[in-house]
Amino acid sequence: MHLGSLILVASTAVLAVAAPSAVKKRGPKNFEWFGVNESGAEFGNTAIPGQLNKDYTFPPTSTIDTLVGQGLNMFRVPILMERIIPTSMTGTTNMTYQTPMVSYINYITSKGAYAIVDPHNFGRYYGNVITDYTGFQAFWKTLATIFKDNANVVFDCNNEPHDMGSASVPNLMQACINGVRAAGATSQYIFVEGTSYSGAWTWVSAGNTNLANLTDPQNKIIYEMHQYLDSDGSGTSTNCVSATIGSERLAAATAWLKANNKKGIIGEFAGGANTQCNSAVTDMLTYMTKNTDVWMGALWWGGGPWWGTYIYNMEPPSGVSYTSTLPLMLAIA
Ligand SMILES: *[C@@H]1O[C@H](CO)[C@@H](O)[C@H](O)[C@H]1NC(C)=O
Ligand SMILES: *[C@@H]1O[C@H](CO)[C@@H](O)[C@H](O)[C@H]1NC(C)=O
Ligand SMILES: CC(=O)N[C@H]1CO[C@H](CO)[C@@H](O)[C@@H]1O
Repeated sequence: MHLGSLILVASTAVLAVAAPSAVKKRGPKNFEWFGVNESGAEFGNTAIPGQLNKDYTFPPTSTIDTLVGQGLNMFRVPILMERIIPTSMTGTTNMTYQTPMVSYINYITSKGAYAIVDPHNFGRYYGNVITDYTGFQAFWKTLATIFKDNANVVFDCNNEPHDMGSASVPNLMQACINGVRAAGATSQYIFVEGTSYSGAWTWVSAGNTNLANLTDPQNKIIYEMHQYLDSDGSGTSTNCVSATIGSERLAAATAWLKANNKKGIIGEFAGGANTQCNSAVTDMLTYMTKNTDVWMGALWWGGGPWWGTYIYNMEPPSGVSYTSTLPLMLAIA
């Protein structure tokens, strides 16, 4: 624990008695944001709408308490578009899903952390690539209205668009931005993603450079990229290519962010629980902390109660990444 945290903890103890609302978040020391994806509400995607706590779940709030206590301050919450707004993108929300979703998101923000609402839809609705941008804008207006007064909510336009051509993605992301702002949600950050699964290593080569022209009247767009460290970058292996693969894979995207005066976040990353990956994760995060003029932070994939023996399981108390990788990351982040 660094000195700043110690002082903050001490003053928090005093403040807690007199004025709980004045308690400050601890948060990461080098990044603006550091956190974890909290999975569950997007599970069971072959069962639509599916049943709460059978096909899908909202993760336990105790995990948020534990991780906030360790200095994490951002949690990405994957949801499904078809569950929150089921009939059509211009339709209304379903309370069976909305009620536990809102209470989970509000719990996270009540702890002083940021909660990312992440439609985990790969640029698709009911399996079809979204081309109805007016409908998508309406979807976002409806969803953002729910959280329009909560400044600690972040809107993540859509998870990992892919195989839809880079030319269409700016339309999709701009429709999201327009929908969010039309809802009167003006204080929140908006995370935009690119094609090719929003990979940082392919950001420039896949043509996501055309996202530089997105506009936001509030000027709070953050470019969310994903970066796994295995050979094909898919996040399916415990092996990392080399100890320096992370910084190598981020180099071109970092240069693009700088050249275009943009801010980015690694919204998903992971490596296996082994020596080579520990070095690779250390290298990538260290590189990012040297470039905090453009990198706001990073989010591990993944937490949540249903991962079991998953190779990147960040769920306390015994997830393999929680026990072996989080401690070294906390020293850097
Ligand atoms: C909401 O979704 C549930 C299933 O999750 C369904 O049983 C219910 O009929 C839906 N409500 C409305 C108003 O469509
Ligand atoms: C952004 O827009 C300008 C003017 O409309 C255009 O000249 C430029 O090529 C665009 N850049 C990208 C990356 O699409
Ligand atoms: C890289 C990775 O592990 N991706 C997984 C993310 O979670 C979804 C379910 O939420 C899986 O289907 C992906 O394989």
